[in-house]
Amino acid sequence: MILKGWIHEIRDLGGIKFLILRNREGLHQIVLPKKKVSKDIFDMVSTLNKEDVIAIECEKRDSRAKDFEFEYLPSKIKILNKSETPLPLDPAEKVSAEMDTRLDNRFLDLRKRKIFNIFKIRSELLKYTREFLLKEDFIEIHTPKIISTASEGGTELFPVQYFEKRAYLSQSPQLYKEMMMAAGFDRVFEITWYFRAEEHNTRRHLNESTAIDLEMAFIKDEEDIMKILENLIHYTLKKLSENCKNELDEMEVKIECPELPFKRIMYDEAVKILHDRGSNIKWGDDLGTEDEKILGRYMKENNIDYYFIKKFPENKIFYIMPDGKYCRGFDLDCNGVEITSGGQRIHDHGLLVKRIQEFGLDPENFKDYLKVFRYGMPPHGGFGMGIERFLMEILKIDNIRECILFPRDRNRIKP
Ligand code: AMO
Repeated sequence: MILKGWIHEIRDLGGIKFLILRNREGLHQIVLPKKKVSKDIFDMVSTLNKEDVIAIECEKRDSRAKDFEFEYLPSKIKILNKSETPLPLDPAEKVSAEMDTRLDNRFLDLRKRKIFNIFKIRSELLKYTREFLLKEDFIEIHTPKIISTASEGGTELFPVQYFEKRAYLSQSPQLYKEMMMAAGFDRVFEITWYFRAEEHNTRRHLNESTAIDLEMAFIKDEEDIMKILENLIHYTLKKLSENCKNELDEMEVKIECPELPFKRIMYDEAVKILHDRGSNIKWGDDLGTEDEKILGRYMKENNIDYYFIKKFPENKIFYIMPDGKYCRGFDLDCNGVEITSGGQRIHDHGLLVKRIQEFGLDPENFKDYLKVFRYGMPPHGGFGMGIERFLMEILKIDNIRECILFPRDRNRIKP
C-alpha cells in the first residue's frame, strides 16, 4: 500500500527509527528497524525534515504501541516536496503559539488535528442544515453582496468603488430575502456572508462572518419561525453527535442535544433577572454583552443552554412588527452569547414607511425595498444565525477567530 502525507515527527533510537506521518485521516506510525529495512531507506530517513511531503510504499501490520492500532514497514520512501526549516509554527504542537503567530501562519495552524476538526465539523453542520431545510421545503438562494444602500440601517458598512458609483458590501441579505417573499418563493434560506465595519475587537465579533439566513411567508407570528429554528438546531446537533464522534472525541467535546421546545423568556422577565443580579439596564435598552453573560449564568444554574428572549421593546429595529409597546422580534442565546436574531416583519407598506421615519432613516434610501411592499407582500418573518457563533458554542471555543478559516477583524486583512 502507499501512504502519503507530511512528516509529523522523526524519532531515532539507534537500532530503530520511527516516522510519524500525518494526513487527513490522522497520524500513522512508520517503523524502521535497522535489520528489517534496506540501508538506503534507513539512512535517508535521517535526511528528512519535519513537514516534508512524502509517499511511502509500505506493508501494514498490527501495532503494540499504545497510541496506534497499526504500524507500517516501508519498502520505498519518495520525497514529493521538501519543507524549509525552521518552521514558523509547529503543527506537532510541541511548542504552543500565540493567536497572531497562528493566524499569520494559518496554513500550518490548520494542519493541527484539533483545528482541522473544527472545519470538518463546520462542513458537516452546513450539510445537516441544508438537509433539514430542504426537507422542510425551503429553497436555497444567493442574493447580491454588492449593494447600493444599507440593509440594517445606516451604519457599519464597508464602501466599495463600483465603477463611477459608491456601493457597499452587504451587512445581511435581510431586504433581499424579504423580496423573495413578495416574489412568491414562500420559504428561502441562504448560507451567506455578513460584512460589518464594526469597530469591536472582541472574542465574539468578526468583520466578515457567515450566517444561515432564512425567511418564510404566511406565518401566524414569530413563534412559527422560532419552531423552525429550534428544530433546525436540534436536528443538526443530533446529527453531529451521531456522525462526528471521532472529531468530537479528539476535541474532548461532548454535544448535549437540548430538549424541545427551548425555553422562552420575555424581555421584561430578563430585565428583572438582570436587575436582581446588579445590572443597571433600563427598559428599552438592548441587552449588552455583560447582560447577556449574566443571563447566561442564570440559565446555566437552571441547566439551560439554549433559550429564546422574546417580546422585546418596539424600538429593536425598523422592519420588525411592532406589537403595542413590544415587538415580534426574538433572539436565541446560548450560554450567554447571542447566536441568532429574528422575528416577524412588517408587511404593510404604510406602516413600514412610518417606522423607517421613526427610526430616523430616509424612506428615499429604501425606495427599491419599499416598492416590493406595494404589490402584494404576504405576512412573513425569518432569522439570521451566525455560523461562527454557533460553532463556538457547540465546540466550547473561546475565540470566534478559531471558527473561520481566515478571520477578518479590526487589525487583520491577511492572509
Ligand atoms: P443580527 O445583526 O443580530 O441580525 O445578526 C444575526 C446573527 O449573526 C451573527 N453576527 C455576527 N457574528 C460575528 N461577528 C459579527 N460582527 C456579527 N454580527 C452578527 C450573530 C447574530 O445573532 N437581519 C437580521 C436577522 C434577521 O432578522 O433575519 C440580522 O442581521 O450570531
